[in-house]
Amino acid sequence: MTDLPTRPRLVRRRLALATAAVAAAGIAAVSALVFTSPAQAATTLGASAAESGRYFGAAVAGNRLSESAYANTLATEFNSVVAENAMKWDATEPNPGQFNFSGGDQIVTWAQQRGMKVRGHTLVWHAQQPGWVEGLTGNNLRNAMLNHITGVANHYEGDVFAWDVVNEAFEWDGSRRQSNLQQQLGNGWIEEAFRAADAADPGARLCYNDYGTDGINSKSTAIYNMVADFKNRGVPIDCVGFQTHLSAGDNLGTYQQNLQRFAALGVDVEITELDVGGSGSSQAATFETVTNACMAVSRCTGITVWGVTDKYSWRDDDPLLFDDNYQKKQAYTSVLNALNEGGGNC
Ligand code: 9MR
Repeated sequence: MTDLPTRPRLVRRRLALATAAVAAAGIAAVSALVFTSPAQAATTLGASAAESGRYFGAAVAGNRLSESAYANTLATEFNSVVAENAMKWDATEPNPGQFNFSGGDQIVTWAQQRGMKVRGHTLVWHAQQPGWVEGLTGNNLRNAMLNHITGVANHYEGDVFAWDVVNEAFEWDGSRRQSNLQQQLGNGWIEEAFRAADAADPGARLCYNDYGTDGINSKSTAIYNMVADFKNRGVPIDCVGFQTHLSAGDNLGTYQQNLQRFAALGVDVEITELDVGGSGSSQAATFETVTNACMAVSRCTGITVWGVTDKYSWRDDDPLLFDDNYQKKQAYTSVLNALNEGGGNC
């Protein structure tokens, strides 16, 4: 991705740079820069994010795509989708070794027909496992996990640009969540999952994804240490997803700094499930802070909000950018402006 969006304020900075370069490079060399016309501010979230090489996506429920306002809003405003539930283990492998990709395929096809990108969520998670997995022990669970990763990642190879390989494996205090995976397979299970995903789809970016990592805290530091260890030992990991489920006014004092320290490890960072409970200017301000943070970190490759409209959010505190009637909220405007302004620090 590029860090050189062509917005008016950046063009001004380019002109200043161009002026300084005149002596060294000569007038002919800079004339192309001087006559670069400023781009218009983009008018949709996806187009605005794309100006800096980023994506702006939404979580999607396939059964809503037949509602025209839902489909139109999604297609107009966003340039990336993620299946809210359709690619999870319970949906894709309801019986051992019997895969069902119908729900995920519907979303992938719909998105591809409209030129939109697709994130993959999620290969392994302690929640939404099919019943048959819950009772497995030892190598039976290990083989089930590896076979699941291989089957799903193979099927969507070339369709998804990034996978949440492992979701929510840490507790608030930084310890490992005592899931069936952790208890049966021990600490190595996350590494095993990433290696299997890499083997199945070497082209997709492989992410670890979690919530409660909205700043420098015990949980984000534990994940940071895991990622550093993976990078040191050559375990394949490309990105970290920050879910970012928030309430208006939450303290985000170290949010950007936290993204930056992960980026400094050599992984991309992505805002993967953004929503902010609340309303009005305080909700808008919190959305703006998160957007500015992503725009300020060059390895922050995109933002996904966890739904299109408040009408269908998993939360009941109206946390999204479009209201029940698909009207743009104040939060929408704050995000669009932040995308267009490029983080407010340039
Ligand atoms: O939004 C999803 C909701 O429809 C499901 O019922 C729920 C099941 O646990 O999962 C929700 O999505 C979650 C996501 O997959 C992982 N991070 C937290 C999200 C909200 O719970």
